[in-house]
Amino acid sequence: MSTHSVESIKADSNRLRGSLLESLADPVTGALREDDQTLIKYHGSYQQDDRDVREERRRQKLEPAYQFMIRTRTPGGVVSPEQWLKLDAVATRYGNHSLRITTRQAFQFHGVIKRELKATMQAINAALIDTLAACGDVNRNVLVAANPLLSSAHAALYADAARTSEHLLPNTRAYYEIWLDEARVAGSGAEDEPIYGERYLPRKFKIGFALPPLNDVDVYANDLGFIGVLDADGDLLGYDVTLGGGMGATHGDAGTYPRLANMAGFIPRAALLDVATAVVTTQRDLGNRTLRKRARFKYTLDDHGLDTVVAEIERRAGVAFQPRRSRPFEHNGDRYGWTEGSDGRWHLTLSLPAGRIADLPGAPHLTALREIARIHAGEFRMTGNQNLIVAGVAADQRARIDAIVQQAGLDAGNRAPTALARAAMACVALPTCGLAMAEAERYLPDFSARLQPLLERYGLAEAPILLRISGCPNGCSRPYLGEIALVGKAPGRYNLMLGADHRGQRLNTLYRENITEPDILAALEPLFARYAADRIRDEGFGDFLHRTGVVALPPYPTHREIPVELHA
Ligand code: SRM
Ligand code: SF4
Repeated sequence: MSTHSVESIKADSNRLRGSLLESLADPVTGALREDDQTLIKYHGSYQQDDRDVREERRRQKLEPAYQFMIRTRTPGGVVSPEQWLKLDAVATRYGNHSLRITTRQAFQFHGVIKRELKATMQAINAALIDTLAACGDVNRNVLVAANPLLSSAHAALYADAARTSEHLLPNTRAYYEIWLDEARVAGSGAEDEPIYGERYLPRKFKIGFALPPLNDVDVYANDLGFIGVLDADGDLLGYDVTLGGGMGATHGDAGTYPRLANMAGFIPRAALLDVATAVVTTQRDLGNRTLRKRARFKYTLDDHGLDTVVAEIERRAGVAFQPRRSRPFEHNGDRYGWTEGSDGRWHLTLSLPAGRIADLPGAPHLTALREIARIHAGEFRMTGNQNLIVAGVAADQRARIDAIVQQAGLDAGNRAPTALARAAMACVALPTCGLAMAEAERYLPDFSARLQPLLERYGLAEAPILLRISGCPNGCSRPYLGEIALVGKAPGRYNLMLGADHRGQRLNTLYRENITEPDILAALEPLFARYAADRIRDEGFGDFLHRTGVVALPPYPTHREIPVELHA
């Protein structure tokens, strides 16, 4: 859809109401009216169709199998056991019997049909979780380090992220009127929208909160990042602010590219909301509203210049960025298994392939997590790597949880035969994603299995190589931060990208274009052989490929690498 039409749909939407009520009430089709398909995103849902049956239905002259994806707004991915049980019931009653943990710590429900959409939204809200602004040209779900070790700092970070998320919600009551039957307020449509204005942002906007030494949220991939800085007592003092990260690109369009964020500098904790507001409103006013492909904040920085944008943010926030203070990042992965938090409570991190939780033969994961939720007194935390933490477990509860986990094979991901398989991520792609060019989530297990013998052959089964697969260049699994990444081009064909690091601080680069699995394996095997023979101590695969000149930094115009010393 052109920028112009999206911009006018937003402006004419009567604060995101459009004709959604009429669209939902139309019994003739399973689809929404065209403009409403854009507007429903701001309510946290996408109209999709089941692409596995698209051709067959076309042959039968049936309309596509329309269905809806719904995404929660769950800042930091924290839900209580009671909420878990309710969301599980939603997935089972209205969705495709699966819960999908996303790369931004949300749940996605897939396969909801139009006539059950409202009941589904109501059931989600009954769990005290909403879906407002989970999609659309607004601030999306806020990522937060799931760091299970530093309990009090995590709690502070989480609290800040949750209030940032609330603060940046659209002000409209449309969501509550349409889905929750709230009475329409007099004069609605003229509601004040002080942060967004009537056209909202030029494009989606994403915020991440990281806590060194872990960069499990890939903070430099976010439009706006807050890197926690602790004082000598471990209390949260403030944040180093990063600006202008983003992954999305379009094949063959050099004007689009992934970009890591710039470091703006330190702010005290008290300035958080002022700075967040200033960044969002600066993007609202300076962002590109004529070319949607160039509308993300990363392009605003490149088009207007970092200094201009930073000065504008400082002016609006009434804050001057100070020299950066954060500690270095060591890793952007999760720590699997049990870890003890600083408060003596225990956290079990489960590696869940591509974040999908379902009941499969011999692997009743949905049922097992329901059983855990019934006895668990802590919380669940989704990680930004599509994994799950059963968090805040008392020492004497561990055995009960372990028993359920082992019985259902919920730890199969943790026991995967290669470190690569344990840490890999894949976006949803087919059959639900309308933009997918190739498989991702459904291909991940097969591809990991194909790599296993190669890795074992060279003694690399435990080498923590970071693999990410995306079904198209939009980059939903943050593939440009993978040491190995497959980016979909066409069915069964991928661009092979190589050379990111383990800290989320270096983008990878194109190594082979548009190749099939045999060629991918053939390209990787000699690199594994060289890596096994010539790596220096703990050298990562991506670092090795750079040191030995196999790959160089990608040819994007800006911000391809954040120097490791930046936080030192
Ligand atoms: Fe994404 C669009 C799935 C994280 C960049 N993304 C989509 C849509 C909604 C397809 C569409 O527009 O029709 C996908 C729905 C698939 C489905 O069937 O469920 C989709 N994105 C996802 C999720 C579920 C991937 C996953 O496997 O976990 C993630 C949901 C996150 C959430 O809970 O909010 C998801 N998407 C990301 C990320 C990663 C991140 O934010 O850390 C990125 C790259 C970072 C970024 O935004 O720069 C990302 N998604 C995109 C883009 C490219 C945006 C751009 O700047 O060009 C699109 C397409 C678009 O916006 O036009 C997109
Ligand atoms: Fe869909 Fe592409 Fe995102 Fe994968 S990367 S979920 S294929 S938009």
